[in-house]
Amino acid sequence: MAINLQKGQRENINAPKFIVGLGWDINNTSTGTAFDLDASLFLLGENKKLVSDSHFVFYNNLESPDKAVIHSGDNLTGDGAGDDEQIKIDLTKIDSAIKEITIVVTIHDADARKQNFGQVRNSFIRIFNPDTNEELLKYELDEDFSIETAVEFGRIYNRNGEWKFEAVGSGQREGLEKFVEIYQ
Ligand SMILES: [Ca+2]
Ligand SMILES: [Ca+2]
Repeated sequence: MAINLQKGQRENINAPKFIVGLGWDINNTSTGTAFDLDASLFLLGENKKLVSDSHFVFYNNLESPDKAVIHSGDNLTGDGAGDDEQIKIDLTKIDSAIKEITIVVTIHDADARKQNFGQVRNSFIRIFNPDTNEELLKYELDEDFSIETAVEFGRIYNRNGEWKFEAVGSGQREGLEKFVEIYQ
């Protein structure tokens, strides 16, 4: 059963391996343009900035240099059931320079396509333990963030050698470029 954390709530991470899953379905009643949701991760150092450009893991860069974060690849339509994009995180492999991982989901070209989460069918983002299938957190994007085009989902951060997860749940009417601006 999913524990639906309140915004800002913190949880200890009790397993080193996690998967971030993003899912959505094709909307037959839409204008005919596909919805392309993207899950992206920013691997940040002590200064809350990307350790390097290759520490931005997204559809054009599927692996972090230490291979601790691996993206399954860009899904353009959401066709099919379950997670349409997945990112595997293995905290045992992570470079010690990384102190925080910020997870965001955005709609590609939302501006030009005039799209928002409220128009997407069955969209969600979740984080779960692949060994037990236990969900730590799940947001239903189409219900919780109907007018937004971006959600800062949560962050995994290190304090005194311990990894924790914080639910952020901050919806914004921005694109992925805005997050790159903030973290670069
Ligand atoms: Ca789907
Ligand atoms: Ca995508």
